[in-house]
Parts: sequence; C-alpha cells; structure tokens
Amino acid sequence: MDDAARGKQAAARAAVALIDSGMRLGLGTGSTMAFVLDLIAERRARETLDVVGVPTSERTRDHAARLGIPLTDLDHVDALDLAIDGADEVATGTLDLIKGLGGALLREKIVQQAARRFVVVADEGKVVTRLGSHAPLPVEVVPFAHAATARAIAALGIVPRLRMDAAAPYRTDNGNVIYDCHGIDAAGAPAALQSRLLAIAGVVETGLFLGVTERAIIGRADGGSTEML
Ligand code: ABF
Repeated sequence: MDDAARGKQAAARAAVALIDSGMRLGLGTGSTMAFVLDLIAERRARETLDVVGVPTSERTRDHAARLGIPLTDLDHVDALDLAIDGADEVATGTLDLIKGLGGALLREKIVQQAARRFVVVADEGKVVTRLGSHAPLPVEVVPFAHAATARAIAALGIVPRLRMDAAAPYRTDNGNVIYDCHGIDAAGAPAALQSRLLAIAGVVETGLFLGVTERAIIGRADGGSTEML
C-alpha cells in the first residue's frame, strides 16, 4: 500500500467510528470510500451494526452488495443521518470541495442534500488553499448539443475538456457526459462560478460542493488522521 492509500484507509477508519447502529447512511464513491465500505463490513462482522446505505454510484452499490451491507434508495427513506464521501480537493478554512473525478458527482450531491450530516474522507494530498489548484472541476452535461453547452461554459473564462473513455465520450451512471474544466482557480469566487454554470441550459450539476461539509477527515500515511471542522 502506498502513502496515499494508507492515508485514505486512516481517514476511513476515523469516519466509520462515527457510525452508530440504526443510522441511515449515504455511501459515496471512490477508493477512499472503498475502505469505508470494507470497514463497515468488518464492524458488522464483529458487532450489531444495524445500518442501511444509499449508494451514490453503481460501483458503490455493487461493492456494498458484495459485502452484504443493506441498501436502499431515497424513494424509500426520507432523510439520511450521515453521508460519508471522498473528494478530489478540500479547501482549508471553508471545507469547500471539488468532487466528481470519479464521475458520480450528481448522485453524490443528491445524497449529500438528503443527509443531515456530511463528512468527507480524504488523504493529505487533497488539501488545498484554493479550489482548482490541482484538480479540474467536473461538470455533468446532457449529451444533446453538449459541444454548444461547452462553448457556453468556456465563455465563463474556464477551459472545458470532454472526458473520454477510450475513443468515446465517458458516460455517467445517468447517461450524461462530463466536461473537466481547467483554470477555475483564476475564475473568481467558487459560489459565483457555481451560479453561472448552473444557469447554463445543458449543465446538470457541477462538482463544487460549497458550504455543506460538516467535517473533513484527513488521513495520514502514518495511520493517523486530522479532523478539519
Ligand atoms: C468521489 O470519488 C468523488 O467525488 C471524487 O471524485 C472521488 C475521490 O476518489 P478517491 O477517494 O479515489 O480519491 O468521492
């Protein structure tokens, strides 16, 4: 296991300790969340941990189902007690996030919105002082006329690149495409950019998660973790 993986596992361990029996959970996507799922299954093998999860992707649904974690969806529960998810960037101070390099940003945001508490798990490499420093901003776009939507996005002064999967455009679990947008660190305040992006017809959602993180658990390679509140 490399340093980043050890950090992800450490963050996952601290997040799983926040789970109580009876909770309805939002289950995010990504390699850090894979550790969370494994550790939930480990706890369920050792103790009574009566939880039910709402997965944010088909990948997470498959992984959780293989581990025997009970699953439901938001048509069957009205609210979640706690959602845990990974991130691509975590801004110090605000705990604002870029998410979506894993492609699941729309379902992740719907699940986050339904949760009373939203906790982020990440390794140290994800912490930034300014969003967009390392990661592009993923923007989910409907396939119809997506190049025209991309031109409208580019008019905001950022650089959208269509995400590809081999020779074809990448498709999300919702059948949409993703434009990874570069240069957002120079495009002004994230909240203003979010409003401008969401005002473009054809844009479904962005990977900006602003003002919603209760705490970010940042795992270190030495197996410890730090909470950013
Ligand atoms: C999801 O998975 C995302 O929103 C983010 O794109 C990614 C983080 O993945 P990892 O934990 O593998 O770095 O949480």
